[in-house]
Amino acid sequence: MKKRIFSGAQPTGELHIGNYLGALKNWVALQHDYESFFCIVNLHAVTLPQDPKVLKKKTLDLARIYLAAGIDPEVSTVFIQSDVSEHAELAWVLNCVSRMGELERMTQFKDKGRGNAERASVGLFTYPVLMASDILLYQTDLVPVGQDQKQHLELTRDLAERFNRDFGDTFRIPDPYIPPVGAAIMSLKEPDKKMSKSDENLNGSIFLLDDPDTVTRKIRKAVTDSGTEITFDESRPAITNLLTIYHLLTGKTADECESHFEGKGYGVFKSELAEVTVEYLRPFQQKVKEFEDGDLERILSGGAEKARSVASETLKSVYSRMGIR
Ligand code: ATP
Ligand code: LTN
Repeated sequence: MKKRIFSGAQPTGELHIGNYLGALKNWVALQHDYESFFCIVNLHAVTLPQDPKVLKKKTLDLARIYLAAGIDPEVSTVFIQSDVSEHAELAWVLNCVSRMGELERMTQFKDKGRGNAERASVGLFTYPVLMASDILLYQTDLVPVGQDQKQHLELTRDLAERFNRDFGDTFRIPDPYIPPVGAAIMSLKEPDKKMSKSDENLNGSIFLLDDPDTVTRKIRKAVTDSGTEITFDESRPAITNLLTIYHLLTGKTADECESHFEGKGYGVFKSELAEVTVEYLRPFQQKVKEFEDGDLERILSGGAEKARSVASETLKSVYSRMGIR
């Protein structure tokens, strides 16, 4: 029996190259070795205010992006979170297993709630519990995510262990899969902050659907460090970040990247990086346009059916162990 992976992304904003290199690219690579579930987490999206029409469109757009990036629906299960009501049901149960104190320690709540708990939604507070439910419903072995999700994975493991201890062995304990390189792609404008969809400064992120001129302009205007060397060096985060993107998109080794740019200036480096990025995104952007709404609906409803058959088994055993029915 193959081991299982589960992961997801929110249908909010535009997916950027950080989401791709930190998560999506690894999903594509891992899908053949694992039984894979890839979810569009629209219930997570409404933890912050969303325009209903936009959310609906973005949900299908994200499915297109998964497929264009190389998720094969014949191999992997692709579905929308809200189509499988077990996610919300298990989240309720796990809310009753979670402690206020442990959720208060989640850094994402502090970041996304902008430190104003009084105004943030209760959904945003309990967001990590819904995420734990996503993962635990599928008896997941491995969760491929970026660095920013590590704390949520630790919570997921704690909740599963607590439940198993209190009610009997029910959930498999999942491990995070955080790639050794690319788990935290930084903003092109503020290299001490991660590249983020919700960043107001659009120039800090390369979006997967940015046109060639926009990609080139953003890279040309990316901040650099003092000095001239193009090497991986923690004390020079801006160049290291750009070189990391180059490294991952070209597949060249780190040493090859450094020697390739030895003696060359930032100008040459940036124009090569821009070219590599534009060429990498070109076939992907072409593919995104190819999926018809009808095909998508068929894939998503098949995915939901498959997901439900697994999720309902887990929820049934959770309820029965708790004496719920
Ligand atoms: P953002 O953080 O960009 O506002 P988000 O919190 O809405 O996005 P998702 O779109 O749900 O996040 O994230 C999808 C995946 O992308 C997650 O596994 C996340 O860890 C990963 N990810 C997000 N930003 C980065 C980044 N800058 N570098 C690497 N991986 C990232
Ligand atoms: N919180 C994640 C998205 C997410 C997720 C999940 C990732 C929701 N449920 C389950 C992995 C597994 C984020 O990236 N913002």
